[in-house]
Amino acid sequence: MKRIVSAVALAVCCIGSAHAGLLSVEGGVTTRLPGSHNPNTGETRPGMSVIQGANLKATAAVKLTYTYLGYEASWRNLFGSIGGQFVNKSTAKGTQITEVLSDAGWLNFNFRTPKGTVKNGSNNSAGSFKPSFFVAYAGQNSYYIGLNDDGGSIDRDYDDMILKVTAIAYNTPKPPKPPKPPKPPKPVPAPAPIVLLGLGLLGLTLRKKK
Ligand SMILES: [Ca+2]
Ligand SMILES: [Ca+2]
Ligand SMILES: [Ca+2]
Repeated sequence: MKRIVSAVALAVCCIGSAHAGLLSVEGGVTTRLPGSHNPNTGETRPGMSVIQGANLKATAAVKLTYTYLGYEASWRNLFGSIGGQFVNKSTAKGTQITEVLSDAGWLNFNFRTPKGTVKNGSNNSAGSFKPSFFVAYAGQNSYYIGLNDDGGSIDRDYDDMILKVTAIAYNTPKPPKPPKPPKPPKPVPAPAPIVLLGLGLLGLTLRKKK
């Protein structure tokens, strides 16, 4: 019995911590991408496990790289973050945006579609008839992000713009050390009193001899 409990505890431990790292996924509903998911990149595919309506948070200061992957959409959609933007119909696959998040917190990005804007940290659920995005594990400290723009038809194919974000630890540069103050000059040793006394006596002696 003890062994079974330990095995269960181990399984729970590893499922829970498997994707823990510099980025954490908050909220959302785990589901699989539908057959209509067909972006022009091939990196995300139907049947892939994703978390719809999730948000991404940094657990520490990070340097982020967003890489544009592709789309399948009739609408023109934009992705924006602190460091720049991607446009689904004109950005070349592989284009990157890099930026620093100097503290833990929500990743600062959003998607703009003709139907509205959806911002990370306040993602919409798949059933809200509003633009929303999924988050899916893409490797250590790396996630796919896929937009559903809720365009002409409510298809929920989540391929209207696909990108990937990867985080690496960012150490705040240390301020330069202030210059050392100059060393005070060494004091000149005063003549020893005994030497002075000796010289004084010598002077007296010489004077008497004259
Ligand atoms: Ca599609
Ligand atoms: Ca589409
Ligand atoms: Ca769609």
